[in-house]
Amino acid sequence: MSIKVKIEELEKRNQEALQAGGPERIDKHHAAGKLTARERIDLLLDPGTFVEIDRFVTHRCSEFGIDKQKVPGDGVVTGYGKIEGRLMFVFAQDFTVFGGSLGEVYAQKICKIMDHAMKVGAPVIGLNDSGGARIQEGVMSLAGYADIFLRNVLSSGVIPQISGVLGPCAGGAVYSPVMTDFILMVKKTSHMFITGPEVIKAVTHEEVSKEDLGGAMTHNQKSGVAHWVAEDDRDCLAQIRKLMSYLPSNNTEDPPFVEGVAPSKETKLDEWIPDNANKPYDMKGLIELVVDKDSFFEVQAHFAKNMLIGFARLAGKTVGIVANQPAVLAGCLDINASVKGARFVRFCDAFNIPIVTFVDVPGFLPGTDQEWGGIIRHGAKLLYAFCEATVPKVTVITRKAYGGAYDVMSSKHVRGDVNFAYPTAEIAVMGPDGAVNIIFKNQLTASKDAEKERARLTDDY
Ligand code: MCA
Repeated sequence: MSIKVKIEELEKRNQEALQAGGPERIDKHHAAGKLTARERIDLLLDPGTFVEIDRFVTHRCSEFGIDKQKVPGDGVVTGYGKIEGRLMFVFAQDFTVFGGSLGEVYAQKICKIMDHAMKVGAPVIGLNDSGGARIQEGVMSLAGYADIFLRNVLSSGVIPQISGVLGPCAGGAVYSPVMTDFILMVKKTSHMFITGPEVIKAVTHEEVSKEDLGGAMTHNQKSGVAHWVAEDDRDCLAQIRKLMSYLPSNNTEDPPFVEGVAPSKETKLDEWIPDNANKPYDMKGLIELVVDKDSFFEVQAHFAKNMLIGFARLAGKTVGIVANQPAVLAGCLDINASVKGARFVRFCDAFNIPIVTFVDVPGFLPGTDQEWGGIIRHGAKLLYAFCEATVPKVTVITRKAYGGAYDVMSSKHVRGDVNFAYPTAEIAVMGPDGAVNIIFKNQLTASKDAEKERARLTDDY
């Protein structure tokens, strides 16, 4: 057969593959407010840089009549391209083909790009939109998932792994995104749960909508599973592009340098912190006075708000910001804040991102919820992460640094390299009121005017 005929055949197959699940399903997909897998990839990557691989592969299953339904590419688009000129590997699950469900060949396509990414040291970005394991392929689907899970772990800390969830991500499928570094979810159209509302109703008789159970705000606010909320697919993809600008391509490289605008010297830094040590203030505003203009990219803004984390730049260089937020729970550390901070510190440590810690912490949050919820073991995660981190660590105590929380928040004793403190900072084993009640208990009991004596001793402390 002449090469011309072959090329015509190839072109015909290309056109067929680009049809995905067919015009009807694509229309239904668009009507649901979602972009197709290829539309998403085109928005994610620099124009014209996407190189697709395995476009024509089809599944090898013959169960339940599925052998009569062979779609080129088998429901996931995989390949590589560039973001701001840097190589990225990508997969985009295509809900218009078998509901984006994962089968044996589909999983092999994802594993192939994950293996390539590890070989060359480039990030993997996954765009999830799937009904989970392809039921017709049964245990081969489960095997495919596990092959992906293993690679998520082997890649962890070596190359950045980013998950966009732009549709359903149900059942065991959730275990891949959650083992990647960051998850972005789209309002209304994305849902993550192990068991959906129907199963829950059958087992626990609870009635809950998909959105309440596992929607974008649920996982950004309540569960802490997700890191950013997107208004729609475009917003999600734009946020992923922004995130990649802060990250190196792998753990042997430094993050990219991005020319920034230094904050003006005429700042309000001297007035930002109230004279009254118990009055709250917004730490985020203080951070924005210190880092390159508009460079603070907050992570998990809706979860555990008493702890601020996020990327920023100082003189064009990426830093990881970890900060107590005195405007929430007086900046106390609690279970969720500790876990949120710990995972972020460990990510920065893995990817050569220096950590700048702003401290205003009165201690750990008291209460039975915290104690019974395991504040001891969860608080330890933040302490462990700061101790372990070997990237440059700079700490700024803006006001309180009390008790064990002082140690935890990147103090010199856990390898904080440089420790700055405001002239008004208070570094103490505990707050004055608690301390006076304990060490001067007898004196206060014996005093004729305990309140006056207490005030004197507190000021003195
Ligand atoms: C959807 N489809 C599937 C699957 N999900 N095909 C094979 N395997 C699947 N898991 C197909 C449908 O047959 C349909 O095909 C098309 O995708 C669209 O599905 P539809 O239900 O019409 O769409 P929807 O109304 O938008 O609902 C989306 C949905 C629902 C909520 C994801 O499809 C669903 O609940 N799917 C099953 C989710 C699930 O239980 N997953 C766990 C599997 P056509 O277009 O030809 O009509 S077990 C698993 O994943 C792990 C490993 C585990 O252990 O939990």
